[in-house]
Amino acid sequence: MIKKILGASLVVGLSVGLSQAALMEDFESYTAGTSIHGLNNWSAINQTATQGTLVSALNSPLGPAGSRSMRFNDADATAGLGNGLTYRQVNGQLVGGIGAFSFDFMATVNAQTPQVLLQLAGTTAVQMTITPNGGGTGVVRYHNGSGFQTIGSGLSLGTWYTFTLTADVNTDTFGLVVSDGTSTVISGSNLGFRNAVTDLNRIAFTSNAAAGQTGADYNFDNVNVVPEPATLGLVGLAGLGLIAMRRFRM
Ligand SMILES: [Ca+2]
Repeated sequence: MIKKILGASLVVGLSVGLSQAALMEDFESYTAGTSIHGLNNWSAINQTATQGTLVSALNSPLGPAGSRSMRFNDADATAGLGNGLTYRQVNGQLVGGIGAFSFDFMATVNAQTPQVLLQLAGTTAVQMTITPNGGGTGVVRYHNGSGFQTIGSGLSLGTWYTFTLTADVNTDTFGLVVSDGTSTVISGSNLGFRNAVTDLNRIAFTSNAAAGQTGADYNFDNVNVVPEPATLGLVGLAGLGLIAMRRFRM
């Protein structure tokens, strides 16, 4: 009985959340070769002739059928010229409470340090790097506030992976599962945020470029966010209250 009640509560909460603030971006609505800066809450920084984030005519095989993804390409050696594409939730939370954030990722070169950030305004909560140079192939790390820690390794260039993060702003920790579409290849739990936050409202795909570094080149697709609905706590409490009442009567 307890399981049934909690299960029903989760289903109700999830459906409400999806209608409120979910992000589902498969890049299929854009034109290949173009920037999506300024469209649908996406912003690109420092696009030049040799670096940028442009819609690619390459689709992730791990998601829905299509013919588009986003290509991140940094071949500009100008010192201090960061490259990145961010998504900012203008109104309300992106992943409040315990929410799931997922995306497909495929790197074609092992250069610079591609990274994915979850932030509140400019404060970085989750800082995760993928396929860094000099650290072996396909290493995934995160910054826990003290320094970078390795979560796992062994990702291959040219292979698509689905990254799923569950971020909890109550404990300032996240979990990670990386799948190749068939099986889990890297996973971690209770991974600390770099900085404590009360909410999350921004996703960023960037490269961590030192002066003169170039070469980061990766694609990402199917950027999805399922937020923790505000109603889930209330529904959950109602369910627990019902359980308590039943127990009291027994
Ligand atoms: Ca796509």
